Amino acid sequence: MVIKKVLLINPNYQKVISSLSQISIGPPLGLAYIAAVLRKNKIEVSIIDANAEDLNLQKILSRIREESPDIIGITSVTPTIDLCSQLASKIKESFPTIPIIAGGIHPSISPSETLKNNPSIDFLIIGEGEYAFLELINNLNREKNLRNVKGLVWREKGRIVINKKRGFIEDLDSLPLPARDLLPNKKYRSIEFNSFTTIIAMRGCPANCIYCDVPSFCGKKLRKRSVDNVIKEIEECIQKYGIKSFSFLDDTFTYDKEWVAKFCDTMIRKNLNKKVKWICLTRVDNINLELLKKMKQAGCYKIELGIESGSPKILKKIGKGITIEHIRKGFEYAKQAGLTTMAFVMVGFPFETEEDIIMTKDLVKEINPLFLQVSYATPYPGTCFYDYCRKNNLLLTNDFSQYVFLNKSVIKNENGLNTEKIIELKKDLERSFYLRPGYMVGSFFYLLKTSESLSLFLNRCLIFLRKV
Ligand code: B12
Ligand code: SF4
Repeated sequence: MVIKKVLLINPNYQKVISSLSQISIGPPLGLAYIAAVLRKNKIEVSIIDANAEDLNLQKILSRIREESPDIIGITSVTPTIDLCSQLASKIKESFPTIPIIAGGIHPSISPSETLKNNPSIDFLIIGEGEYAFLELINNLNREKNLRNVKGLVWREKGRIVINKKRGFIEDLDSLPLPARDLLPNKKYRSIEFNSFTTIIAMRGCPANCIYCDVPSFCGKKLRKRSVDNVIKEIEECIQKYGIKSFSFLDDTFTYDKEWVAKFCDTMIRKNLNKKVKWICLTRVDNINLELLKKMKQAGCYKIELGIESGSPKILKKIGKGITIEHIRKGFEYAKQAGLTTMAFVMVGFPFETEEDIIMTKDLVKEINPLFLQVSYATPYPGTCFYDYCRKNNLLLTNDFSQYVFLNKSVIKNENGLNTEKIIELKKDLERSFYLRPGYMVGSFFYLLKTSESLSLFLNRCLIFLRKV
């Protein structure tokens, strides 16, 4: 079988992860990177972003018929693995001869289980998919060569074979820019932008937060693209797609301060700071006032900071490596630099007490970010947190579609707090934050001033009201 055409699918997870996808729908960047590499190697590719286009199964199947691919790839994270499997089996029913490949963080972390539970998935790729997918396509006809495709998981005479590990892509600049021309760019929106895209400047994270899959999945070494390469992507987005708002997905955007300073200088020198707005996510212990001021000057308007807990005991237990002082200082600097702030916190760790959650509640009111996201501590497979919960019999369910950190608490508490109590404490934390008169007035005017359209403003108000 000669592979001439590849189809990549981002399943429609809007219903599974409803509260999140109503706020923000971003491009499946991983698929766009894979597509770019395949295309560079003369393979025709298309992407169905069923999530952004809100396509049901029938529509996906009819699009597959139109595209008539020789092979199909589906992406998945933990809460969407069932969705991925269901989609694969429906595709197999209608197109039994098309090989189906799964990839993404969940198949990478639980490869044998994923293949074992899903006979419709023919192959699976662990880790970064760009070159592994290409090699698979080039060797699909020669079964004995499949053994040499690093990162591939497959069935040989019914037996699951896990090939040798593939190393991380060290030179990220060698990758072509993500194939955004294959994506429905107009469909992407976030809480702040009617139209936006995401960019990833680095892969990997050296930190040790117990609840996070990134270090094991993307590696502990930070692999950076060059500033010029990132600027080229921003320029392409402006010129080719008219995109003017960007969200950096990097987990710790400011990890390398020199890199960020150079990036900001280039944005200013090229006048891009007058043309675009961007936001980023980082750690409170990785910023300083001077850098934040430069970022503001370079077009950054919002910074998102993970604080996770107001309890020093919990911060220590989850390996976050930050202190309450870091948190206070981080927010102080961000505000002094004139940046809008967002804080991420979690509730419901097994070792948390009511007092710990109250400390978080008090701290968020004290640091007073403009936006707050409270999620349930969720143990994703592949993390130490998951292993801890499994070992101590704390998992309330093994149904991964429930592992949606904004919607559900899926673990038992070791200090006698039942699920209802955790939900109540989360709600109380949110209400006591949002329902402060000064905060409400301030955020109303902020939303009015910064919304790109009336519909975005109303949508944002709705999200706000839903939270309380
Ligand atoms: C941006 C982001 C989001 C965005 C956008 C997601 C999107 N589809 O665009 C939003 C905010 C919507 C989001 C939502 C959620 N996210 Co998120 N997210 C991320 C983040 C920060 C970056 C993802 C990214 O684009 N990476 C860059 C690209 C290049 O990598 P990639 O997507 O992984 O793709 C590569 C490989 O995975 C592989 N690959 C991927 N798909 C396929 C398919 C095939 C066929 C092949 C061969 C290979 C392959 O090849 C790609 C190229 O190398 C990651 C952290 C991280 N650093 O990865 C968390 C992360 C993926 N998210 C996570 C979680 C938990 C969620 C939510 C479930 C949260 C929730 N509400 O409960 C939802 C799930 C929604 C979903 N289906 O994605 C976890 C996943 C943990 C897990 N085991 O599932 C991560 C790892 C963060 C963490 N702290 O642990 N997320
Ligand atoms: S939560 Fe952020 S800082 Fe911690 S390990 Fe994950 S990516 Fe790194």
